[in-house]
Amino acid sequence: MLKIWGRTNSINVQKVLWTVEELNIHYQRIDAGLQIGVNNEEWFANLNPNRTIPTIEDDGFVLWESNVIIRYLTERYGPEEFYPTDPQQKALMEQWMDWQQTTVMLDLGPLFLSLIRTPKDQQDAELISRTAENMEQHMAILDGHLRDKDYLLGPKLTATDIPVGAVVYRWYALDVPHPEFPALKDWYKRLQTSSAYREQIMKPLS
Ligand SMILES: N[C@@H](CCC(=O)N[C@@H](CS)C(=O)NCC(=O)O)C(=O)O
Repeated sequence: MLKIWGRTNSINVQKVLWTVEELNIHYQRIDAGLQIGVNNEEWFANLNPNRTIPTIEDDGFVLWESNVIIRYLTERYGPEEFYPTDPQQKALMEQWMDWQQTTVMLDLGPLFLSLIRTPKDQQDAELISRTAENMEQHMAILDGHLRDKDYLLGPKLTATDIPVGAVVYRWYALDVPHPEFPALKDWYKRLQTSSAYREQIMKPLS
């Protein structure tokens, strides 16, 4: 059975849990990370030398990097329409997934850590306002893209929506200004029709 190591308050783990729940894949989750430990044990480094979560093992096959895990699981177990095979559609999926990790998280990561995991008297106001402003620009890009679409690649939910949908929940849940982005909000409401999204992503931030 598929094993997933990771704590449920990690956005990168949540994305993988949304995927497996959305696709009805049987799995076992093993709690790991931060104060829980496990990823600091010696044997874990054999699975993932970065000692990060999520890490998965699927019939002896070990994989880390959350967005790659999502692509692997959807390609292996998902219905065809969930993982595009057309080269251009596939490239667009990868574009949005890489954008989530390499652009949006550069701002959302520090903003989340500052507001949720840093005592108020130690918070850096300049960092918070700079990353919150950058997040507005990222969300504006999404809003523009979604104006003529129900989901990121078109009429249906695909693997593409998972990493990006996870950051959008965090942004709405953080106590920062949220300018009106009608298309983004409609898509966010559409995502909430998935019970897997509500249960795995829309958790209190901690
Ligand atoms: N790019 C990696 C990042 C993995 C990562 O940094 N995970 C964090 C949690 S979100 C982690 O392992 N933190 C250490 C810990 O929880 O002990 C991915 O997307 O999987």
